[in-house]
Amino acid sequence: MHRSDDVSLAIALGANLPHADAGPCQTLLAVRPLLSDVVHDWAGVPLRLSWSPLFDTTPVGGPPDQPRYWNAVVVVNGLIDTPSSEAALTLLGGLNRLESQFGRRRSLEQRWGPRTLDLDLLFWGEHRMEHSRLVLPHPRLHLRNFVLEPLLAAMNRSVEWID
Ligand code: A4P
Ligand code: MG
Repeated sequence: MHRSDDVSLAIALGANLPHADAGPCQTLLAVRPLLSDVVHDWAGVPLRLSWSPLFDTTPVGGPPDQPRYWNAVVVVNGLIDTPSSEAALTLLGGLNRLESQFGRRRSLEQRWGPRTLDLDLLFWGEHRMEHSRLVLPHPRLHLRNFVLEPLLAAMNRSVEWID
């Protein structure tokens, strides 16, 4: 039987600037266990996290000379709470703290400009919200190959079959 009883949540990771002598690819590897902790602490239940590989991607938008990006997506399964805007904002707060930990300084950036770490919440089941700090599903998800390709890879890894 295909497991379809739980609601998936997905987070996109992106980076194209070094931080603390580590390149953006190393940042995405280093943040994985920390992001896993943030999501587990937030959910408070055992979860299955499916990580895409890291993708080396051409910059989309922003300044013409910005460095190439590394991108990835993690799909989270096993959540039992009904999605809510309040809980989604709490998780976004955790993602923003991780971005700061990896040197992200939003006030100094231009739109779609280079960054040490970007963590975007892509969707949480079919929950829809339009808050000044969080729009779900992410409004540009369907336009971004640097998100769609890793999302597909992570979703393929998350498919489980139970006898
Ligand atoms: N915000 C609203 N909704 C969300 C959400 N679902 N997840 C708010 C996360 N944040 C959300 O975000 C700007 C504001 O959106 C914040 O106040 C947040 O509370 P940001 O992360 O500071 O800015 P951003 O990342 O520049 O904007 P955005 O709209 O997330 O753009 P993208 O799509 O992430 O574009 N090219 C490649 N190859 N790879 C990339 O990763 N990234 C960008 C940024 C441009 N080009 C890229 C890449
Ligand atoms: Mg972002």
